[in-house]
Amino acid sequence: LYTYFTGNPRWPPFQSQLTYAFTSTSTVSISVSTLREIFSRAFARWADATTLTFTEVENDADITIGFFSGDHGDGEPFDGVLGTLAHAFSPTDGRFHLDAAEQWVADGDVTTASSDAAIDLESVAVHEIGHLLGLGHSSVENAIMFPTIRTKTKKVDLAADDVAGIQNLY
Ligand code: TQI
Ligand code: ZN
Repeated sequence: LYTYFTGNPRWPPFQSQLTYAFTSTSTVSISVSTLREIFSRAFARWADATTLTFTEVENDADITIGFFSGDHGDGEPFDGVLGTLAHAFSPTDGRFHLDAAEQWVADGDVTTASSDAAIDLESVAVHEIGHLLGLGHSSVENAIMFPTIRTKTKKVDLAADDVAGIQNLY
């Protein structure tokens, strides 16, 4: 079953048209155009299940997405390859940070990646957007919000549990 953060924080009803921006992408070897496509697809999965909309903007975004290495000033330093891959804050903070040290797979088939530590970027994005919107972890193994993901695996489709969780919140 799905969970929420303590106090069930969510984006308020008058703020259903959410915006996002990329703030720190130079530390990763993925082009901004590829990042745009991946995050657009990841947000669309949640938009399809709700009345929320997500639009990329340049400034004053509700959600900010950036890649960082090690200590990046929020008290939750990244740890290099594997371990923590990314973290996102609960509503309405909007910060979404990804560990620049991961072997992110943004193009092509992650299941055939040469590195055993390859991580599918879109899969992690879909999970972290769930947190940004107010979902905690789920006990349902096929849910996007289940708290583990395998390397070299693509998991991007919302499960019935994710849909029930987000629809009960919004
Ligand atoms: N990052 C953790 C996560 O997103 C950070 C975290 C731990 C967290 N507890 C939390 C975030 C509670 C919000 C609320 O779960 S992670 C996965 C998963 C991570 C893990 O790097 O370990 C994914 C990032 F669920 F698959 F294990 C993405 Cl998909
Ligand atoms: Zn999580």
